[in-house]
Amino acid sequence: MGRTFDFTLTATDGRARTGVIDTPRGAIRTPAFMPVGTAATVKAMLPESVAATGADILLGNTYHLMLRPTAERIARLGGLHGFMNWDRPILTDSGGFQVMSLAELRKLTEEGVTFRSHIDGSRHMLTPERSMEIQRLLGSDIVMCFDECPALPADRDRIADSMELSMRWAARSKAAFGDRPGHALFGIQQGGLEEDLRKASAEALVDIGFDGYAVGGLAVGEGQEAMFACLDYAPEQLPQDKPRYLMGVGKPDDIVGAVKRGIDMMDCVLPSRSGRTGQAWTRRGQVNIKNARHADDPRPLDEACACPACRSYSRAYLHHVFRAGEMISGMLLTWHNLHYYQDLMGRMRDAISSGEFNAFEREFHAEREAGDI
Ligand code: PRF
Ligand code: ZN
Repeated sequence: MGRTFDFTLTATDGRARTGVIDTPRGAIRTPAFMPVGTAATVKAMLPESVAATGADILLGNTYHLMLRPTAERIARLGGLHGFMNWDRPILTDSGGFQVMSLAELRKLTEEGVTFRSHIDGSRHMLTPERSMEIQRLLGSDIVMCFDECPALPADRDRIADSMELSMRWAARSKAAFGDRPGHALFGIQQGGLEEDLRKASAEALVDIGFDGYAVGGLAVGEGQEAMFACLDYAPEQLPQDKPRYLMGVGKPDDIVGAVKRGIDMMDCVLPSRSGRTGQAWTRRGQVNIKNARHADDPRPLDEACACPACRSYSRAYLHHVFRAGEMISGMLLTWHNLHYYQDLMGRMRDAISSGEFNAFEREFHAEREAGDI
């Protein structure tokens, strides 16, 4: 196993980029979509099936795993990769964002955040140092800085204070992470929708020095137009020669717009979560398999899709098993959605390599506008 972690850009087209992140656990082709494996599983999928959809890397969560089964237990059992039977790279989020959205009785101080577990009410504290320790115990390949992400809209003073706190936490995260060859630490840019605060955040992070840089604090209620307006400048404020990761995004059109603006990595629960609620994503947009119009339809979800759900099952069957609450429903739709997302990433990588991203984007929107047949 090699010990290096590095990023090579192989082509650009406008601001869109394609390349590869080399890690000791294998290569990550970019732009990359990371399926979410919050609780040491991508829900409803075997790890080998996730790999078969084309995923090079998964996302795991500090917050959930520290509460159950605990990072110490996973470390005793040999680390997250062996525990969940996924030997490719894993990126872990640092916990602060999930504490703010899930935990109870949160208290934020300079030191970190104390909270009660949403599972059993037990008391915990997360600090930059503890988050780095947990992500080390898990054996994460790409570790995220501990940050704070304010909900939008928020006033400028609140966003500035929060960004500055996140930058002090980024320095503490880097010191606590130490020197770990083959493992990467990513900084997280904050600053809301304020261009100058985003710039100050980028400069603070570059001064500290990271292996990659995330754009945090977006997709928190501002809407696509405002997010794209921010992505018109935010990625360019970050180093050209390091991966740029947009956290928690998004719908297929969000992803295409983010890649167009210079983003290399993304994660989102959408393909897996919506698979379990009967929503499918196809080239022709969103399909709701619960809808009665599918009940007698012998055709596959998507004629053009090579996934097991589309190769071997009809819309009528998918509709039936969803209505009947059968487990195979979530399994098949999640597989299809993850396959669709990975196929989309592959088409974007190819389009960037051949300098045809604009044509790709036009076709992407035209197919969606044609609608489901
Ligand atoms: N910070 C962290 N995780 C995140 C975010 C963030 O800002 C977001 C925002 N979309 C999603 N996940 N640490
Ligand atoms: Zn399919």
